Amino acid sequence: MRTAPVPPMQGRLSIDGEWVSPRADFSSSNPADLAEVVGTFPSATTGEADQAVAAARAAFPAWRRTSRILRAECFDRLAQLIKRDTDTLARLMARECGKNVTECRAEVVEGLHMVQYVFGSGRTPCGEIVASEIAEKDAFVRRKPWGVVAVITPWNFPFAVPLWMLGPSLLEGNTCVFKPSEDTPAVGQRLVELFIEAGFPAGTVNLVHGDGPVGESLVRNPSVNVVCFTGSYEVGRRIQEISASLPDRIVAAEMGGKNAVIVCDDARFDLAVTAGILSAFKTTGQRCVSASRILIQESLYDRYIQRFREVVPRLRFGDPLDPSNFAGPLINRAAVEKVLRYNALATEEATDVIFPGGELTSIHGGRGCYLSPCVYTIAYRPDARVLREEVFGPHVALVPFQTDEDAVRIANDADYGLSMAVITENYRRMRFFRDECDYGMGYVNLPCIGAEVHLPFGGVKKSGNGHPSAAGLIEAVTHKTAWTVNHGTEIKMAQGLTTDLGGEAA
Ligand code: UN1
Repeated sequence: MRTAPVPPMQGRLSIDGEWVSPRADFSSSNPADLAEVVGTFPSATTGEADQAVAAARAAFPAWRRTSRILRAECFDRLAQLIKRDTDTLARLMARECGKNVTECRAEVVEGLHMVQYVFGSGRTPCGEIVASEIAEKDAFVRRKPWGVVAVITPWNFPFAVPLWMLGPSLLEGNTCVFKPSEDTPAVGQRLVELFIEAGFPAGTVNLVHGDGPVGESLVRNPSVNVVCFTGSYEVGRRIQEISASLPDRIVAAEMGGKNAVIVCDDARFDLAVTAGILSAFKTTGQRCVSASRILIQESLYDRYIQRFREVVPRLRFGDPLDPSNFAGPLINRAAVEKVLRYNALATEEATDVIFPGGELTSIHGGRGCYLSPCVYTIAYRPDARVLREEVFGPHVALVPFQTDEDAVRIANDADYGLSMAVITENYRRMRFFRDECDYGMGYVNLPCIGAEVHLPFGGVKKSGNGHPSAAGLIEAVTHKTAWTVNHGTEIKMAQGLTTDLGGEAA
């Protein structure tokens, strides 16, 4: 519950282990009550962003030469600090991004899991031994870090998503410049404070604050080898375009979704309803993996709609610090306006609007960004924008389908392909959807949210560019090298290539 007001955090950049530039160029506010300032922050200049990259570059050789196991052990210390601070981190996150404190706690635990995974990975094999045609040759596949990784992250998972990127990058020997979302800089800064307290050497984790132009300064810096980004398609696309002119730039981008839950007529009904509600409305629909389409087989359709009519009004949207609430506000006014525009579009495109969705002005004197859910039924048609465009809020379409082939066609008729869920008791149907749908994370008899860190997290089409994060990020932040050693006293070549130099043998 709410307690005494917390003084605003004084934001700083962290460059080469020093806290600098305590300017108040912008502030972050509590989306539950916009009058509450969570902190004030400097917006990094291009020069400061370049300094942060230079610090990371300078720290790279020593960090790369540090034993992988010693690098991993820094994460053990970080894990202890995250455990120590779980509750304060969760409360700060609830105040800054408006997610319910129970969800924030789960996110801190998700970040902790990434840290523990990275720590454990330090002692696991990190390459391969492969055979050679030549008996005297040993051949290895070894990974090398790229160098400097820019980590540009969203507000909706301000703790776990940065750790999905910072963790594998640092373990593999890269150094980082981290730019948290301008909506959640306080959580980002707190995370960097913990890295420093855990003993990560100066320059290995640098922090810059600010919005798009600051991110662009990092992306334009040729000394950045890898950009890890989660956010909108438009920004991810721009990062890829800028990066295309650099010779060996890697971009790992995760860029939103138009996710679907598919409810088959053999589904366990209550499970299907819970999966639909959690997918659509947990985190107020503001996960990239949130579902804005629930496809329901015709014979269950009316019953499913009826249950939504009963359950949705009971979902309590309110104070993020009250753990009994189901979910909190949207992140900011711009998000409210965007979702309201899609709600209005739904009233034009839908068959029947069940709940129109609207501002909840009775909470916190109307100073927050609260919206009630928008739920509507709509028959699939390819030109309905509400079935194609990402909304990122409590807004869901209930769409009937007849055959499994129809469901796949509808589910795949979106530009995105991030997550999906199928609710069925039939393993053949499950397999059909597994193989035919476009997605990066697929679930059976579960919501389409709730990934765990030891799996890759990414998508296809506009959702991702084939470099998943979390456990999958190792592929983006390292390059594989082939390392071949001859143990013989003379050279023997593969493919039958002769070593005869002509004339007298050397
Ligand atoms: C996001 O969707 O923005 O899979 C991240 C989940 C969480 C992470 C979501 N583990 O729901």
